[in-house]
Amino acid sequence: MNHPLVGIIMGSDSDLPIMKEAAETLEEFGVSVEVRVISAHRTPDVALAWARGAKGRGIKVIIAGAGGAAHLPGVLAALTPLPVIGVPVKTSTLSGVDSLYSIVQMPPGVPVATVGINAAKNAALLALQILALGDQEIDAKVEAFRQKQADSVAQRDAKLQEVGWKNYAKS
Ligand code: RP5
Repeated sequence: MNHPLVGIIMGSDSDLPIMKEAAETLEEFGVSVEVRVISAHRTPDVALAWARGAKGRGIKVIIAGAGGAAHLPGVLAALTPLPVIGVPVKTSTLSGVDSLYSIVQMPPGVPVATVGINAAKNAALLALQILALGDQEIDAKVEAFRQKQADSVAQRDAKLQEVGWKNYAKS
């Protein structure tokens, strides 16, 4: 694989079970990732240095996941013009609603594209769609993924029509 195009940053290694889904998805599409644990609160100097250097190193999109007082995506977005996708990580105390609210309400001028709670895979797919705008190979893979997904739904609907919804629900 080539040099990393997507930076996947998480506030703690405890976020990795969720954030690894983003890394796995991107690598399945042949896109290299740089995966780091960097905390906006615990290692703010590292967050600043990483974000300032990301564009120059060839990173095109950042996926940032954090839980609780989840300021990491917003802080990274403040430090770089690269698009930042925020993943609110589910918490045991407030079920990730705290994370979601911390990420989604950015001030005008510094956007973070926020996906659903624990939706790291969707974050990766959105990153791929952004990369696809300037990369025909990735674009073709995204189109193929969408087609496969549509075919899968169509097959299930055909089966449902064939057997009827009551039998389908039992199977
Ligand atoms: C956040 O605090 C991290 O993103 C993580 O979701 C949460 C808890 O971190 P740990 O105490 O597990 O390191 O900064």
